[in-house]
Amino acid sequence: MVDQQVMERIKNCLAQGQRFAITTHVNPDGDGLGAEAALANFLEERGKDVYIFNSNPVPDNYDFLNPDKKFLTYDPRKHQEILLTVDYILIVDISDWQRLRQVGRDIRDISTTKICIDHHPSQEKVGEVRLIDQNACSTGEIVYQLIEYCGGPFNKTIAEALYTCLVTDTGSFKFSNTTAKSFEIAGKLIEHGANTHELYQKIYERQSYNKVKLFAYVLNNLHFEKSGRVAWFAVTYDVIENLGVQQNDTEGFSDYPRVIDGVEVTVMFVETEKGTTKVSLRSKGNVIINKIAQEFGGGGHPFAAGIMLNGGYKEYKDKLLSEVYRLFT
Ligand SMILES: [Mn+2]
Repeated sequence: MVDQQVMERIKNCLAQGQRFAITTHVNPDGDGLGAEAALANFLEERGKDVYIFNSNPVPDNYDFLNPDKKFLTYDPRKHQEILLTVDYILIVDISDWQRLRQVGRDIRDISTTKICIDHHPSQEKVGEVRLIDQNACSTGEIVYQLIEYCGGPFNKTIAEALYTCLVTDTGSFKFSNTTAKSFEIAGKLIEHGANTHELYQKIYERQSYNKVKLFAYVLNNLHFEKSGRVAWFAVTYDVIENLGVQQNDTEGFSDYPRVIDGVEVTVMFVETEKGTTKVSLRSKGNVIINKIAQEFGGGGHPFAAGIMLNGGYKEYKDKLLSEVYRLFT
């Protein structure tokens, strides 16, 4: 349940403020971007000035959330002055200063009230006002309730942005975080104009051929351990370069090996151009994997977690996988 007192406080902030900045985590996903787009539209409809500053550009398949190019890739030389002079800063889909990158470093110690809206479990306290619901399937689910609490109105733009949050963070309403409430809110969003079929095509049916080739590579390079209960794979930076794809083209791949009968946990290693390695851990729902992520400096949900490691995947592979194998001994 979202806290009514906190909602009241945020409602007042949104009404009183005139200039707002919104941000989300590095490598933003459909939930982070959709929550930003919905809040931006809601505030602009009320005559407010809104700036969206993210660490990365909007991936192509989410460009429908960004028709008037409001999403800016944060550059302190150009944007810091604006960021430091807005009335409120909204931080969505993240409770981790580190994953806010430069935006986080620039706002962490300033006196501007920061409002965090999130559904991730976290030890960190990000923002002075925190609307956190770990039972929400997505940040979009919380933003829906906030906008409803503020009296709306909803329009097609907000409905489609929030539906994007729900559909992407629940794996199209397949994952264990999907609840009756997720469907109830999805239903309301359809009533408010979300075209589910069009959104599905926009989000999922616009993949590049090279991304599909990368997926074929992944399927051909799966490793199985613990009698097939653990599936892992690695995408080195060489592979990414050779196929001419982007690191974020691996989005969603970590979920896929769970379709294989018997697989309980999947581990995906992706090397980045900066020499770091992104690890994604996914569980079918019988074993909790975010504790392993935390041990290695990452975090996330019980059945979907991630880590960013300094160095190539080979440096960490054995150590990390042996922790995963221990779940099955
Ligand atoms: Mn999310």
